[in-house]
Amino acid sequence: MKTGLAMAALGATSNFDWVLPVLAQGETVVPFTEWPANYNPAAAVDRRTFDTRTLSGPFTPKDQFFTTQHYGHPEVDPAAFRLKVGGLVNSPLSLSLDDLRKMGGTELVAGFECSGNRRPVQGLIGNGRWTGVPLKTVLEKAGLKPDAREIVFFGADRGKESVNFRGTNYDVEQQYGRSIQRDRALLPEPFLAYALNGEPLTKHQGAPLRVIMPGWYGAPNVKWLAEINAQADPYLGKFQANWYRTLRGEMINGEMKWVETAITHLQLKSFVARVTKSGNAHKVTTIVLNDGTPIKAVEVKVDDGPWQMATADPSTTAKYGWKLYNYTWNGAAAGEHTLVSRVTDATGKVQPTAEELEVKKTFLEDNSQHPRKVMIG
Ligand SMILES: Nc1nc2c(c(=O)[nH]1)N[C@H]1C(S)=C(S)[C@@H](COP(=O)(O)O)O[C@H]1N2
Ligand SMILES: [Mo]
Repeated sequence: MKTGLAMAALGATSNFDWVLPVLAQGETVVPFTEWPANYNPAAAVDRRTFDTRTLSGPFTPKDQFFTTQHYGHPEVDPAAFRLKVGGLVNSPLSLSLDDLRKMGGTELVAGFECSGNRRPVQGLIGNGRWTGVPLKTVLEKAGLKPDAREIVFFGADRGKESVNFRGTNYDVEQQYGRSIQRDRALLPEPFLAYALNGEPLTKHQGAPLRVIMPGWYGAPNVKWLAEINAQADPYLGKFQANWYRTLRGEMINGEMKWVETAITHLQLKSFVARVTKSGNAHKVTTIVLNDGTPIKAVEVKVDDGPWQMATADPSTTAKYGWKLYNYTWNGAAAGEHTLVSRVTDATGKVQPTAEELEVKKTFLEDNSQHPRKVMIG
């Protein structure tokens, strides 16, 4: 019975049994009225969004973790897999999964969203417990030459791209590629993961090996990692130099300048992910993501009421993981209401409103406060 109620509330169909949230006795999920009527979290085999209304724990289960990429899911045989490490290194490497496991076994909790994640669904988001090897360990084994200033990651996935130069299109095949600078690559954080939540990576999440840049957006987390190349010059592949850009107004020396910036660290963000009803009380759960700076406060506002403090969920304290904050809303009247959250970090930075974010022209990196419409029955 409880199951039937929850399914109705979620608009889920029976082939998505796994999306059922963990509900206490008598607890029901409150519908979001702004939700698209035809929403299907697994619309295509290589496109999946996380239905945040089903949020039931600190980590996103492997079959609910979002998936998005440019060239579909390549099939990589884990037994034949070798990670190539080359370019400006003293000893080029060819590492099997076993070689990596022998170097690794470290765990990292990291959550991320796609830089295109936005309202109303906000489902291009996930939080995982990753197992793998710090990138630094692999780079130190290969030995970077002094002029290796740029570390490039290539995925096994390839596609035809049309590169336009002054009116002429050049059609070339290329791999998904992303890069980071040497100094950053040698920090303790960048990570090569072969497991998610204690199990080998699934094809959706980049099996057998992927990059995780803790505290960054999804784009640099190269899946199906095939090669690492150390080079002297900046890497200017499409997905590095072009595709993941934000056009934003910035005050520089007292003047507003319109600049294109790269998608790197996560912008401070929170949103209402799930609301449940239990008796007269409603539990409003928000997801918070940022670059790892400690969080000072998360507040929730109901309609035109005052901002109210939400409470940190003690199961989500990892520096680079997402944080869940809960607010108990008492005495909600029947009808439609607006719930919005805002997060403030320890440096005093506050999540912007949509109006405050108008200096950002392009749609990536939308971390604005999201007024969420809900229906109280
Ligand atoms: N090889 C490869 N890695 C990739 C991509 C891709 O197209 N190819 N897309 C990136 C983008 S834009 C995002 S948001 C994340 C999504 O990771 P996920 O599918 O594990 O959630 O993968 C990143 N890594
Ligand atoms: Mo993305």
